[in-house]
Amino acid sequence: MKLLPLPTDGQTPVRVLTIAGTDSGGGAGIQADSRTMALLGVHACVAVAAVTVQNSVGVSGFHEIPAQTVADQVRVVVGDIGIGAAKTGMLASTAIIEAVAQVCGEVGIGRDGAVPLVVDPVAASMHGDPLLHASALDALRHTLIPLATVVTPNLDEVRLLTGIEVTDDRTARTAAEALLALGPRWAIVKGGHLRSSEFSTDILYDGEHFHELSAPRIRTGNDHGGGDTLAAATACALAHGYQVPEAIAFAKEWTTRCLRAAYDLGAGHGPVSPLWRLRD
Ligand code: PXL
Repeated sequence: MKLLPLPTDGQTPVRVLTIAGTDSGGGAGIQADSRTMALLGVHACVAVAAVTVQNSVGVSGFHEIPAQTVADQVRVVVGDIGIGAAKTGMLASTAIIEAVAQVCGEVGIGRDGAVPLVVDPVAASMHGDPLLHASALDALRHTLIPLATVVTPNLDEVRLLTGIEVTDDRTARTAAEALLALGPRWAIVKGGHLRSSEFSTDILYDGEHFHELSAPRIRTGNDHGGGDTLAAATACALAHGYQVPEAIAFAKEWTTRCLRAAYDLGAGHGPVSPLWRLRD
């Protein structure tokens, strides 16, 4: 696949900020984001929103970082280092979501600012363990998603956000319209969890055109961190100046490749892996 240009020795790389939760098992969240960013040649800045207690079997708890501290991490990074794009993942609570939305507006991250924002509306782990208080869905819908350059829910998150159960292409398009009505510039409905087809097909919508993106379905139980990897690679491509459809297409190819390289870890689900890149 065609990858992003790498920095030369001593050259400051493109920077991307992830605002998300950590995964002690190293599979998803900030660990997946930073791994993909590094292996795409991007410098990862991180604003930690929550610390999960997690292994390959599940999430047994999480600790939220104070909302002000989350926002301050964003503020100091943007003010000094400067970023080409930002990405949100697990934000846990209404207070954190509102603080992140506010600081993004303040520093020019999001659809009306100069810095593109990928909002991955993380609600639960693949094991079904909650990563977001149910009461925080409204804050996601009404404060953060309206700022998104692109919002990237999986099918469970689509149902929580819009009430629509996606079962086929028609319901995926209806769901993309409902997501777009929340105010993001683009919405994607990821078909990866629709296990019925030989292809994983995503629907991308900007209010005018539906774009369909297909990749061969990789059948593996080791897909922990797949959504994070897609959103992180999208943010990296946007930081390199890609338009949204090209950035998503790039990220989908990257994620498919990382699914092929996914490995067993512990007794549960292993992570998708960008480590194949080191062999190039
Ligand atoms: O893959 C979604 C996700 C995001 N962030 C954190 C997670 C998970 C899934 O488990 O733990 C911290």
